[in-house]
Amino acid sequence: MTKVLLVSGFLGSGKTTLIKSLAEYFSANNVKSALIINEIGEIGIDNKYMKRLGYNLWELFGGCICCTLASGLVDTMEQLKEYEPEVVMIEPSGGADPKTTIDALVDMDIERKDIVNFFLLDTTRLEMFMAVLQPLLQSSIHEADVVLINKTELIEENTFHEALRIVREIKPEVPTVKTRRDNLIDEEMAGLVNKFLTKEGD
Ligand SMILES: Nc1nc2c(ncn2[C@@H]2O[C@H](COP(=O)(O)OP(=O)(O)OP(=O)(O)O)[C@@H](O)[C@H]2O)c(=O)[nH]1
Ligand SMILES: [Mg+2]
Repeated sequence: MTKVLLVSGFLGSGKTTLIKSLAEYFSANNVKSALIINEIGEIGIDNKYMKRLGYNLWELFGGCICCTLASGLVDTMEQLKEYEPEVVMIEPSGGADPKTTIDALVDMDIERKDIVNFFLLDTTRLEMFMAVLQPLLQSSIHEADVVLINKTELIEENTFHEALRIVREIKPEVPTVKTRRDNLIDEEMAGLVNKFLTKEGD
């Protein structure tokens, strides 16, 4: 059964950066992965050029297959079936509520236990999130299976604790990981990812 790893988070919170690291990690560990992304420009690939060549899917990051959401989530998941990935990573748009994507996946008969939602919280913008994005922050954290408290090399310890407090207030039981871009897939993250990939059905 294919697992789906959703990487959610507001605009610029580090989703593509994490996905790149995960793709490299999967490739190094012989896990067949695929990636569905909204905007291909940001990962340094000229989508128009690929389209001109007639590709709907293409390989990047050492074997990770990639496609865009241009044709819709259902069609895109369908296209990927042929490739039989162990894990499909999805980066929804930073402005979207991850619940919309999760609901769409569940409608495709993917069980919720086969979906994991990593929510990236950009700690450099906590004040702004609290001031103008409270509802989206609330629902995003509610839907998260893991919250990554990110960009932590840029902040003071008290801001990190403030981030933790915000997360705990919304979803006390959600696992959290302290992350920064230069060390994303450390032992703790690798453990979380592997636990999800090897999780059996009930
Ligand atoms: N300092 C620092 N910068 C980071 C970290 N993670 C990501 N960034 C930077 O933040 C910027 C946005 O990162 P992306 O990975 O493109 O974020 P995104 O969530 O995919 O952005 P959108 O797709 O535009 O919503 C880039 O310049 C990254 O290098 C981090 O842990 N620390
Ligand atoms: Mg991105």
